[in-house]
Amino acid sequence: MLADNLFLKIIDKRIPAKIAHEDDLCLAFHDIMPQAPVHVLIIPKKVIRTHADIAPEDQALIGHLHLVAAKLANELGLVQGYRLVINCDEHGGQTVPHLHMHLLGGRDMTWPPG
Ligand code: DGP
Repeated sequence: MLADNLFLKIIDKRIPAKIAHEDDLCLAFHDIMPQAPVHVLIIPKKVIRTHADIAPEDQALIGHLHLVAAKLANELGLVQGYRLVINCDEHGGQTVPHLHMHLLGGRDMTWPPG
């Protein structure tokens, strides 16, 4: 079993968060340090440390996270588009060791990312 992590505490409601969506497979909540007018994190309830740890049996779960992202983008009014980001490990800039997808929107995004 993987160690406890910050996002497990949010899943368990031991740490409060502004929740945007919850179902049996995932939780989505607003980022505490938003980098855009809309910045939501979508996380699996299953502990997957990072993107590189996704296993073949997680295929439907990962697809589900994308469907939830698209649903939330619509609900949050991101009609002009949005960006999905998954930071993986040290070079990817991942700070919380629990797989999470950033949904960012409400402004023009720049490229390349920093
Ligand atoms: P990353 O750098 O990709 O690992 O993104 C982690 C994100 O998690 C970062 O954008 C800030 C956010 N975050 C960190 N701690 C908390 C918290 O306690 N609550 C919420 N809502 N977000 C947090």
